[in-house]
Amino acid sequence: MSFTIESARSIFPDTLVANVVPATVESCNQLSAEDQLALLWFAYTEMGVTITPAAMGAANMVFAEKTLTQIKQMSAEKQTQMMCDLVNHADTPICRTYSSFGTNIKLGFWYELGEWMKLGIVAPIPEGYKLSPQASDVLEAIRQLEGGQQLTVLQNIVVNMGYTSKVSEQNVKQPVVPPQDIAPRAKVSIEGIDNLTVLSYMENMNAFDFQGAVALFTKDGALQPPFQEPIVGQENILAYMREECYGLKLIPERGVTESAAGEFTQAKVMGKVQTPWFSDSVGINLAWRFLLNPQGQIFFAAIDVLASPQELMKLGLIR
Ligand code: EQ3
Repeated sequence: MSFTIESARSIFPDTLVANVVPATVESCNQLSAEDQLALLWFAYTEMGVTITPAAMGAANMVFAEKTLTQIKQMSAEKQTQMMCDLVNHADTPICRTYSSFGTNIKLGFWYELGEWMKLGIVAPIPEGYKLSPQASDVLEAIRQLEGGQQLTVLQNIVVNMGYTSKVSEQNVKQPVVPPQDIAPRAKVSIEGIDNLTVLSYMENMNAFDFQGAVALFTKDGALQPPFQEPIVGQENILAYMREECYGLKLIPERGVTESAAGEFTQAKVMGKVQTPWFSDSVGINLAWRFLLNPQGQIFFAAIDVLASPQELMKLGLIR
């Protein structure tokens, strides 16, 4: 039997993925624009973790500067309208520009607006704003999530804002930024894993050597980020990594490898990832599921946000 990307997606089917994340994002999307903006403000200010301003370095904010300056100069009413437009996916020049930003620029854009809201440069959430009962329920649901899941919800909501045309467009953009510096390389050890491809993947990612990481994949291999469709092909994976992965710190802890059909090998690794936005104050609990071909190249790698921290402890029971 030989694998397809589709069949590879179901290796280690017992992995407990935090499906509460897309469910919470969906409930948030059902709310009115005003409620969503206020809810995000309350969730963000309550979360108790602060963004490391230095993390803005991970985002190439020059691309957003013109738009941010334009917003600064708007009346409070226009600023509020612009924020509602982003939530409503309206077809406006700012919503189109926003959609062209990568994840980190979108997060940086809102970080800047949030700072300006605190300073009164951008229209704040009206004092005493009362959330609708539905929005209060969503806020309560967010409060119940663990830190890494809260960040994932916030990230997903922010990433999906802006205008996206219904007509299918090239979904992976070519990198607009030159590759950034490679970080010093450190040896990784993972309890239960001696597979060199898996270890090199972690080492290359932590060194921001995305070319090295991608070279471990087969030409038609795929990378599946949390709650997304697989990104197929080395070139597309490289473009994605250059845009999204700079500054990430992968902390794999333990794992297993076993043989799979057709002389393939499957490996599952549990651990955490830290995002440059919050440095070491929050770790997101993850599983990496790898499927390697008989030559030891990565045919498929999925990254899943885990349902509970207890999942990380399931040594020996990982399936
Ligand atoms: C201003 C305010 C507060 C109110 C306003 O009304 C509305 C909004 C939107 C507001 C602003 C909100 C802000 C500033 C939100 C900021 C949120 C941030 C910075 C969230 C960051 C989240 C980062 C996450 C969840 C990173 C996760 C990374 C993962 C899972 C990486 C996985 C990967 C690994 C491990 C690999 O091996 C391969 C690559 C891949 C990326 C998949």
